[in-house]
Amino acid sequence: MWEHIWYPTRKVILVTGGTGLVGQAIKRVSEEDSRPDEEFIFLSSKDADLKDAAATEAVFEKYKPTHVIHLAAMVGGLFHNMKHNLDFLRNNILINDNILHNSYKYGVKKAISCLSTCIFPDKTTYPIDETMVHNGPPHNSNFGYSYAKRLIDVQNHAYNQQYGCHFTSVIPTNVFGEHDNYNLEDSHVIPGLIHKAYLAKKEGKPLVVYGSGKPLRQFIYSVDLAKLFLWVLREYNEIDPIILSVDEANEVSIGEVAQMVADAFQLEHGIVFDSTKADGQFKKTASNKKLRQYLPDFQFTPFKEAIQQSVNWFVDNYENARK
Ligand code: NAP
Ligand code: GFB
Repeated sequence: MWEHIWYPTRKVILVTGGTGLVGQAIKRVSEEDSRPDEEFIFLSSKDADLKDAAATEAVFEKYKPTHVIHLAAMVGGLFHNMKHNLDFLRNNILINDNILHNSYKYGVKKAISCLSTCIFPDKTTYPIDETMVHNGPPHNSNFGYSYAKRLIDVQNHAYNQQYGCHFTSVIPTNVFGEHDNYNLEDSHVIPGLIHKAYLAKKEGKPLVVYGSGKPLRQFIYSVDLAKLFLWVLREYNEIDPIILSVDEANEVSIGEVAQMVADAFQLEHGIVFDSTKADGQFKKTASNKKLRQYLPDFQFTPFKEAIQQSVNWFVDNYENARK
């Protein structure tokens, strides 16, 4: 409908990692809230292995993006990180350097990278805020991923200082929603619980929750995160990162989340905890004060409702879901 109209400020927005949990949510929200001067391109690893410098340059040469939302990464839950800290470090450093350097070479006006609240120091005061990114070692379970992500903030400031580039980053808490990775070894906790609850329902067994169920987390629904990403693309003009999180009052325990997933599946055989499995970081309570200063009235989807929608999506898409 818009293609015949020329917009001087037309944005060509390259979304790396466009086929993942967050990428698919941005696709959905950018279609629901489309703007005439915005054209989105959603990349998958099939378009290019972004660890490869030449393949990454070829993508920039092909699409000549004016803006970049950089999501592509080696991503996984606690147990995947604990087994592959080196791969998380090396793969993410390679991907990030290729994206940011080509964003500079192709004159990208704004690049937004995605960090994570797990990168903050493990020994810290709470709530965590954006000024604490580099204040001491991260939790040992995910140091590879964490240092690679921290380096993005360093790279953003270096490109700004040396070339005046406008590269920034967002720091979401744990994300969940449709199109997640449900692999029982590699996944995050919510898709892992959803997959296990699906099997428990089928087999008439209890839902097995790894660890004690006591650790605390803030979870953001992928669709809410996607709406905030579009706001950052259109309105946020700092180089410094911004935490994208629900309020501290919405922090929940793993045990409470597991009960919500069990209820969403109407499981009849309850929940059991496997304390032989690690708990990981006890908590990473994040302040969204900076976000609330910009968007005091932003409405997050009620957690229970978002869990139910995520469960329904998995049940409806079980055959094709990433497992
Ligand atoms: P995801 O579902 O695992 O998706 C990862 C995406 O990256 C996929 O599109 C994948 O492409 C692409 N990708 C991976 N390796 C690649 C490579 N070598 N070359 C090109 N593309 C590659 O991840 P997500 O959960 O959406 O995460 C998106 C971003 O949010 C990441 O930067 C992650 O660190 C960050 N984050 C996630 C969470 C969370 O809880 N999930 C929390 C905080 C921050 P294919 O589909 O082709 O494999
Ligand atoms: O999402 P998750 O794997 O990672 O959550 P983190 C781990 C917590 O959930 C631990 C418990 O306390 C686990 O004991 N848990 C219970 C489970 N059942 C399960 C299950 O079936 N699967 C999983 N995975 N956990 C990650 C970082 O930390 O946070 C990543 O390692 C990334 O790098 C991600 O940043 C957002 O929240 O502990």
